[in-house]
Amino acid sequence: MTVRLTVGQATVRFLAQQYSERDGVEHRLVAGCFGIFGHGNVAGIGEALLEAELEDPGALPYWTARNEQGAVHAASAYARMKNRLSTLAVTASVGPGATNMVTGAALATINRLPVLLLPGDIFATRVSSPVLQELEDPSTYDVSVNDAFRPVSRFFDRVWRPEQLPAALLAAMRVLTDPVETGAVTLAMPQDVQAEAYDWPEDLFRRRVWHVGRPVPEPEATERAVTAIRQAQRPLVVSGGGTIYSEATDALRRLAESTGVPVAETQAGKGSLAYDHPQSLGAVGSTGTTAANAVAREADLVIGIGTRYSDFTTASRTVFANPDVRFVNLNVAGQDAHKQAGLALQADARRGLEVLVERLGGWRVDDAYSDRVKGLAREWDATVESAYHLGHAPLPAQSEVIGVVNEVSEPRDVVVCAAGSMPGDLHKLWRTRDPKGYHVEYGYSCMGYEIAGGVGVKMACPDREVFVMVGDGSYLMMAQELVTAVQERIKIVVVLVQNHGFASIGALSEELGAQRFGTSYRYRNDETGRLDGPKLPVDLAANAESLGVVVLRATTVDELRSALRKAKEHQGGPVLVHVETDPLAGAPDSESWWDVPVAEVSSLETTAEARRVYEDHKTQQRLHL
Ligand SMILES: Cc1ncc(C[n+]2csc(CCOP(=O)(O)OP(=O)(O)O)c2C)c(N)n1
Ligand SMILES: [Mg+2]
Repeated sequence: MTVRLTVGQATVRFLAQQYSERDGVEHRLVAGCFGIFGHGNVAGIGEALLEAELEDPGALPYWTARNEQGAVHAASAYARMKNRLSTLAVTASVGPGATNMVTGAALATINRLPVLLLPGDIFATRVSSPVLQELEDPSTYDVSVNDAFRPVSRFFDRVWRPEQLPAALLAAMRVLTDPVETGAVTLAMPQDVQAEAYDWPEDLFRRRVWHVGRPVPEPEATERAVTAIRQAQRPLVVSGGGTIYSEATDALRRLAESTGVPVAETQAGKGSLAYDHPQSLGAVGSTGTTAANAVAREADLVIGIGTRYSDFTTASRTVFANPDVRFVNLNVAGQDAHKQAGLALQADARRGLEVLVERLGGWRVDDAYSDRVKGLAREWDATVESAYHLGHAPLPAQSEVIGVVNEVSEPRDVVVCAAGSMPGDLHKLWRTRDPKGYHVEYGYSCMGYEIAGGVGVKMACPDREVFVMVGDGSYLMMAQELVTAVQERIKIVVVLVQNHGFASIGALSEELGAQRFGTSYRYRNDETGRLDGPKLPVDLAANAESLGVVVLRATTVDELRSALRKAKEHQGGPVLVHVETDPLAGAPDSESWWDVPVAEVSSLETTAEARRVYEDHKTQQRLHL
């Protein structure tokens, strides 16, 4: 039996029938589709989505985005909240609509998040060529701008003929649901092929369940890991995003409690252990807590769980400073399990942790170590408490803003951020009480993710309040999904932190001797010819208001608290709370480093001095081999 449909219609019908399953629970694998139409998809995928909406509402709901990049961010955020068991598709036109998604694809792939991208592509028949927005490579006719997706996608295919579609769709679903391979999956769809009809076998459209695996560790590898752990005097767990995606946080807590091993967290892993657990050391690395970094410096064994050991986590390979340090890495991906020349325990985080707890029996760290850990954790908590209540004047410090948002939010609420000075401050200071309560995109740290990501988070978890922390720079990069939130009545609370430029890169620049060059938003000064004139008359609160957003302005910490309480009560769409902060009031120090190379020769004394400090730090860097 066959059914005659266009490629676009077949794609939509297929996607509506895909499910994922883990631990006996099924989820819609592709729960809907974001997009923006142009000539490259309006009559193909677009027509198919319209038919679906009219004939089978709910089969594949469609939402209009304002920027294709924002749509992909929303899909990534959605997938992250769903622990990668469910995601969204994004359809785009040919050309710029398609390439707007490339940044989103890179973000998804780097963060190991499944998203399905369906960019339109140039005519397969090549009759209407060069079509509007076609690249026209003079050396070949089978390249289009969509080839830019190849390095940032975990699976890429171009469906030149209808016959290719079934294999492309099946491979796409396999990659989306594979915890090792997952990332952006791109199926480029030539605009003529999208509209072409074909007789499809009915079987293509049967309900399909993709089982998301929990690979078990190899017994020999478990024994090696257990032996290494039993020999350790000062072990430390570094928990990454994999712990959370695997829903292994209870198993991690059992390991911590049964062995006394303390837990530090990466950005993606923050929330692995509640902030007030006595063995919780919080953030580790360049944006870490003094507690986690002190323990990391002395650790003789690092047990990495679901972490890819980013440069920030290792403080550019300086934080694990014990000359005898060894690594045991529990990770579903071989690439990560083998990092830092570690003993690889390649498995699902939850399965692996359960086996470790069982095999470690009654083994525990000694009391002196565990007392030291608890003392350091308490000290850090006191540091956070004072950073929350600085009383900085005349403008509040960012750490106070973070404190108020934390205080006003409920334990299950979600804080969202991505770039600027806030991710580092949040990593250190946010008191996480729920594994899904902390959503900072720091694999790509992409300015513009915040608001679009917040929309995706709220769509995935409508029962949680979502607090989007966004700097003025990120807001100006991409705020337009606020309109999508207005349109779909998606309630997010956006906390816009106005500090007239790049506080983060400004501080970094100063530290590196580059004198905050080009990092604040100022008028060009007629006298100096430089960007050091007065602040710009930019009113981002008015900007948000003009988009249909409810806006509250706060100038003090107390006003911020009452504005946030009001924002929580509001229903039916986004609220933005505007607050100005002092860009020069930093967060407590991490006592760690980040490798950003400084000019080796310079006529500037500030740079030359920074270079001397840099070279000193470079000597502390070490490869674990
Ligand atoms: C798309 C993108 N471009 C550039 C950067 C580099 N960058 C990181 S933070 C930052 C400034 C962010 O400014 P803002 O949002 O105002 O936050 P603040 O630094 O003031 O806290 C820049 C330019 C980036 N992360 N993403
Ligand atoms: Mg700023």
